[in-house]
Amino acid sequence: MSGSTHTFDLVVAANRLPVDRVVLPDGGTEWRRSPGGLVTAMESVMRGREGAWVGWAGEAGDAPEPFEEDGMFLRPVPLSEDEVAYYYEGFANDTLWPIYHDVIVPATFHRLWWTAYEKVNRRFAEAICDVAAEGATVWVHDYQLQLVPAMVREMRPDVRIGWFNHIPFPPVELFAQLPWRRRLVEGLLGADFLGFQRVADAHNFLRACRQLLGLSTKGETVTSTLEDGQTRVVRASAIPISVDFTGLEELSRRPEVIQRAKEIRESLGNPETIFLGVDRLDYTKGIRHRLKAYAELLEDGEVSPPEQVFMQVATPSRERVDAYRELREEVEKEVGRVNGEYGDIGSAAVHYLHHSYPRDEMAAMFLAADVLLVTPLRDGMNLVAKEYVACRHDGAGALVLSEFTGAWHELHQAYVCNPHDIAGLKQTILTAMRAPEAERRRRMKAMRRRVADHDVQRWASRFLEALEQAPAKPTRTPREQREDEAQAAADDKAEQRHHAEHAGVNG
Ligand code: GDG
Repeated sequence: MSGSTHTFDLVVAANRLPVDRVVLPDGGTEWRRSPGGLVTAMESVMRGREGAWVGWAGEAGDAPEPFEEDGMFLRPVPLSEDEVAYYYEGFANDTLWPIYHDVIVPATFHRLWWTAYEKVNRRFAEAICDVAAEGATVWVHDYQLQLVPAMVREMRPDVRIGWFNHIPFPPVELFAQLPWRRRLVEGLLGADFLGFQRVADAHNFLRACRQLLGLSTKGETVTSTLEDGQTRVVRASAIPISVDFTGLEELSRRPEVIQRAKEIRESLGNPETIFLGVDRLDYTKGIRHRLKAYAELLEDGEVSPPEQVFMQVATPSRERVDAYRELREEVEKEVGRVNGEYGDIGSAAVHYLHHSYPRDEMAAMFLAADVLLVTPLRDGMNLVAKEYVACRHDGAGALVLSEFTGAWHELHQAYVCNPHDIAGLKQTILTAMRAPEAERRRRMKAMRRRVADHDVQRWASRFLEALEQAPAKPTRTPREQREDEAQAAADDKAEQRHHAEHAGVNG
């Protein structure tokens, strides 16, 4: 059944392995753990278990031999140059990504890309089967690998398969545009349990099953009939991802990080207010809307350097995809215009940083920032918002948060905004900036409690428990069901309040 001598009880599969190859000064190379939240989360799950991770090592061509790193067995999957272009940059990031993010930019459809997607998904499935022990738990991640569950199921009916979607699942009206929509749903239905960021994402998936495949759904479950006449029940629920609250709080309490936050403030001229944005340079993140609102506030004279400064970290991302190249050009042009108009010698209005920073530097930036601006047009969760909250051990700081993020469904005490409504966004930015200290602290305290209680370790264990119980038993304890219902009611109330508050601005 297995070609590998090493097999494991837990197999995680994601597009990327949790390590990057780094070139050392002497020309040698070594593997370093990548900084992402997913790696941290999975580390806690894999610790003490026999775990393997299947993924691409990040360079086109032959894959390195499997190796061990930090107690994890890593099984690289090779991708050729063409596969990187067709499967990853093409189908995953230029077809699926736009469709799953409300078609903010138009999606591109190429049959050649689909063929590569299928082929690469099969290679991942084979690699998983190769390292999975009899009866293993297989946890597949994200939109790049939606065909993998059914492919693994076909080869290895003995294993238990879960899939988690880090990005939104689109409304059926948008999903239906995909020429391969049926194949994608069938691919996912190979899993026992499907996890989503928001309840709405799970509902969108269930609706796609009903409307596009004519399957019957009941509550959180969908039933499909297999070729041999047997039925399979698959559960789809919301299990929102989170951050390593304790780790981030610990990091941001370190004296050198606190000192660095002070230095950042000083080097910006000790402004009254530092606004901060931290995003991958992606059109879903609403960076252009944020800049437009900020530029208008400068024009209105509501903010001005050096009293107020805006620092935007835009981490380089997907630079070979056209829409990302265009976004970068537009953002950089606008930053140049704004600084030309409103900046002065030694006093920029917007500090734009197109780099990636180490974790401790990010924590220092979070500590230095008075207001974090998180304004995506659509975002599965947005970990940056939760990381900011986790780092504010001093109880200060304010969060402006788009209602189109998954995070908004948990962080109702943020200053909520609709980034499409520029007038409303400007008002929200000013409200956050001018709010009395006591109000900001009260809001931050409530958000910190939420993130501390629902951290990434809890997310991972909730997912694995749900997978363990699927499909026979309910995924929620009665207490969790009550919590979910209360959460849904609070969501509705907060949303109603938000709409009522903003009715005066633009209806
Ligand atoms: C996808 C979904 C969902 C960014 N710049 C640097 C850096 N980062 C880190 C952040 C954060 C992560 O990258 C970005 O996570 P986000 O959640 O904000 O956004 P996506 O990359 O789009 O992630 C998203 C997420 O998956 C998880 O499910 O929340 O909705 O789109 O952790 O801090 N980290 C460091 N230097 C940087 O310059 N060290």
